[in-house]
Amino acid sequence: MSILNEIAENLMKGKANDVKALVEKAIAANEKPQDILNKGLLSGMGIIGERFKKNEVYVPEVLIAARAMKAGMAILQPKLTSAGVQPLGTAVIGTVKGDLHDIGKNLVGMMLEGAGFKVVDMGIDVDAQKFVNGARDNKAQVIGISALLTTTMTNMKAVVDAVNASDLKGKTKVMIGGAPVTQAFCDEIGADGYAPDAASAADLAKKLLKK
Ligand code: B1M
Repeated sequence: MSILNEIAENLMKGKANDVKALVEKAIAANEKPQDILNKGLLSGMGIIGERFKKNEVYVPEVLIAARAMKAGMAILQPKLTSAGVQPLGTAVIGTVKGDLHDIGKNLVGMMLEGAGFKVVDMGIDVDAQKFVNGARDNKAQVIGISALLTTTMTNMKAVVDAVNASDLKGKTKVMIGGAPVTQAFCDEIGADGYAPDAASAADLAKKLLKK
């Protein structure tokens, strides 16, 4: 098995220390940083995402795989930076105003990172203006909002409206998700996209970049 496949395999098993050691070994063996990222770390995370979508693995497996990815990224990031490798795009994420749930939002962040995005996490209870400012400050192409309560999902419309009333209109896309959120609600508030789970959110963000 190639060292890049070994990285992907160990990431999927959540073996953070092994992933770290393998990334170090791959760098020492002069593998290109971009290949270590794409064919090793992101490839493993992508497979975990697909399995998560099909309910073949669950939240704990995704969390430990993401932890292994972070361990590998900590070693690889300086090499990527010096090689001039750019992230796919930037996503500003957060849980909507009034809402304190963050487990799903964190998973979305991990999947976005696993797909090659730079992720700026604004946290929980984030109001519309903070999303807009965060997206502007970080030149984000995508805003990702999570809501877990029927009483807070309605605050997502304020974010869509604030983006449309700002200089970000047409430039920064808004995607939404969370247990009570549906495609019909997305259409109703005029958001750019809805994803039912974290892996689909990463796919959607990639699609929105192209729009
Ligand atoms: Co809360 N809570 N909670 N809670 N809580 C729910 C959501 C609830 C369904 C429980 C119930 O009554 N059965 C209910 C909501 C009812 C409703 O509105 N329909 C509820 C309630 C009522 C409340 C309080 C009001 C309780 C109270 O105080 N009376 C209160 C509200 C506080 C507030 O937010 N203002 C409250 C508080 C809490 C805790 C703080 C105790 C804790 C949160 C801890 C934390 O997040 N750090 C908590 C928890 C843990 C839950 C449950 C048990 C689990 C939520 C969760 O993390 N799921 C939940 C009941 C349940 O779901 N069984 C419940 C796992 C997570 C991975 O799933 O977040 O759906 P989820 O994310 C998924 C997808 O939705 C999607 O991807 C993820 C996975 O792939 N997704 C996105 C999420 N965001 C996305 C964004 C995207 C795309 C996809 O694009 C940007």
